[in-house]
Amino acid sequence: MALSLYVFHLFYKFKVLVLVTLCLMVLWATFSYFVDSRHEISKAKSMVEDFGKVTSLEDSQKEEEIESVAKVPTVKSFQGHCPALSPYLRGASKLTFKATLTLEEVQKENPQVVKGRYHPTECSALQHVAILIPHRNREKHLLYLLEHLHPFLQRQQLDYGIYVIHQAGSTKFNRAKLLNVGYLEALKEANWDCFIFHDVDLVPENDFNIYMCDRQPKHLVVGRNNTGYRLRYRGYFGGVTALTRDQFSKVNGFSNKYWGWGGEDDDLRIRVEMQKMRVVRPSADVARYTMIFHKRDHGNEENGERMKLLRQVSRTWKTDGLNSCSYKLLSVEHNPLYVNITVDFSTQPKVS
Ligand code: UDH
Ligand code: MN
Repeated sequence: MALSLYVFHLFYKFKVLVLVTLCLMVLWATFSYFVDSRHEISKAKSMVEDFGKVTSLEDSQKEEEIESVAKVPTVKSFQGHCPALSPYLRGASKLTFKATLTLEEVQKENPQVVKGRYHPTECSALQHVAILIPHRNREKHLLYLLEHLHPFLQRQQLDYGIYVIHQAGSTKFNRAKLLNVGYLEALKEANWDCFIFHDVDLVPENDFNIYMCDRQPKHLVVGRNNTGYRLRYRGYFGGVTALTRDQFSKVNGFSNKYWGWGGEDDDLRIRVEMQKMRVVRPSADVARYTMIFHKRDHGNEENGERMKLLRQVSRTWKTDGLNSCSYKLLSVEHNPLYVNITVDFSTQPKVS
């Protein structure tokens, strides 16, 4: 009798153990389901953060849309955006410059470019990029740059516009002021996210050198053929740079006071560093350029004042820049391959 009672008790205990184990298993399964879906949501959220590079209001609205959909673990909402890396990139290419090339030929090659602008039709571009080119008396260089840049930017699936800012007359050349004008005028016609400040004679050799802006101001010319593809000096920030609309406005743009060659790019770097931003560069194997050979231009002699100006940046940047850039706008022409903005600085004081 005592034995059978003992066996019954043991059996009862076993049943309870099985029941408890089953309950625990059900609880665990429910718990891990929720943890998994939370993980999915956080994964989707981090993908959304990748789009954070795009800084326009329009795009932050897009982000909000994505974010609200991201609560349900689905990737459907990302359809439509171009991929982070375009499938059309080719890598390094050997550049050639045909002596007899004409603007008509380049136009024929780029029927999709209208009034200097292009956007991909297969997806919506990650950034809206304005390319600003300071210019005077370098028509042949401009032709070669347009020939190479249009297909290059299209392969990068960018929504872009090319602006050439032409300094009229024979006053000393002022590269920095022309670029300020380009920024101000380009924003009058579109809500650009990103600005590429681009010398007319530098042609990119590798389309993995992406013409988009980063979280920090970006310097795109690590090497060029005429410097043995080495950075000219530590801190060099000239030739081709990429700043978002906000990064450029935060530093009050370029100084307007650099007449003639040199210094304005170092001045911009100082402004950037003063705002606790840091210059970033793509890797040396892709940030390569060919500079079309040229001699020093008349009207762009070395600026003897540049060292003095560079010592004053911390005192002058707030009042010398975008907010003090006055100019006489002579014309804005919408050519097929670029917008041509012509300005006159001749009434400007040379040193102020
Ligand atoms: N630029 C013009 N027209 C000019 C002067 C300058 O369009 O008359 C523009 C153009 O976009 C050019 C940029 O300003 O790419 C910078 O000027 P730069 O090309 O003259 O400067 P870089 O540092 O040359 O390339 C300096 C003089 C080279 C002397 C060579 C002697 N070995
Ligand atoms: Mn040059």
